[in-house]
Amino acid sequence: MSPPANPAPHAAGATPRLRLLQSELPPVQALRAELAAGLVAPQAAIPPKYFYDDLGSRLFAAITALPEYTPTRTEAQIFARHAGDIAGAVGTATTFIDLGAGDCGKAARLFGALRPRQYVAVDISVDFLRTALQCLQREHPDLDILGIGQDFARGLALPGAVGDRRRLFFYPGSSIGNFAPDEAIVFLHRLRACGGADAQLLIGVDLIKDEAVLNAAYDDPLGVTAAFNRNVLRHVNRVLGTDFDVAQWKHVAFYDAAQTRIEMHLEASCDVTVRWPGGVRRFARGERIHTENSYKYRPETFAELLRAAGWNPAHIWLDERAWFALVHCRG
Ligand code: AVJ
Repeated sequence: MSPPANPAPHAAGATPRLRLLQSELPPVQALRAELAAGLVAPQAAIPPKYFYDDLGSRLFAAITALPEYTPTRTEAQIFARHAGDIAGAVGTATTFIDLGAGDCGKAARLFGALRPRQYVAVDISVDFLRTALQCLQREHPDLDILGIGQDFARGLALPGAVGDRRRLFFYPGSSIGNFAPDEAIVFLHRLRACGGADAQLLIGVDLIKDEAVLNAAYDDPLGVTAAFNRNVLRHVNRVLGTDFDVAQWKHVAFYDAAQTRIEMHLEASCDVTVRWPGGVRRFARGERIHTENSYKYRPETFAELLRAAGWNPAHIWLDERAWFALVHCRG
């Protein structure tokens, strides 16, 4: 049988409305300078955004499926239990701006209740985002979907194609925890400024809880979080041209109660010399590279932080163990 000469008109473009813009991605020179500066610092550090290459995004998705990793599951319970209240507070026909959309699953589960006018998915991992949005557009053929490949940590730049009415910023998953509290205020304040008069924010935050629960969430027995942490070195090898040998680095994660944060590090298991074009760093056995902070909050402290950033927390939903909070704010 020969293929049809004229395929059905809709067959070729299964995702006709989908637009993906790659704006404001920093030039590779800037990324290299940032990475090199972090590696030569007395306390070496790699920014957590480098976790999210294609494999890293998949490993993070696997983390969220671990029984020990409580934030995603607990937040999902809150969404499921309070869906009606959330929809009542937020309303429909919003310009739904998903910050760090990942696989877009969390947002998609709200579409039925929230009926957004436009869905804008922003993520640093462009290839991962493209695949997710192609899938999503097939499931929601009539939804206006816009993808934006952007590192929004230092400020969000929304192109003209983004609707300016009823902007709802969706920042779930406790991603805000990667910022120190003072940086979080700066970030949320900038977000407020790009929202307009009728802006809203729906934000999830992981709460302070039993230390054993927190530690297990970031050092799981399967070693998925360890793989996620160590994979950052492969990403850095590709971007900066370093010669990290992943096998020489151990995953370290612990809760620091004084700073109310999880810290993740990579620890050299032997003396290591790392070289890259234009640089070198020697690490003694036991020396660490700081890869992530994940701040935890008390609900009242987080509400104060939101107010300091110019937002009015109007509703807060908790799970029954008070492990996670979802906060709805108006501008
Ligand atoms: C995506 C920043 C919310 O801090 O819990 C998960 C990243 N790191 N396991 C978090 C992460 C290790 C995650 N955030």
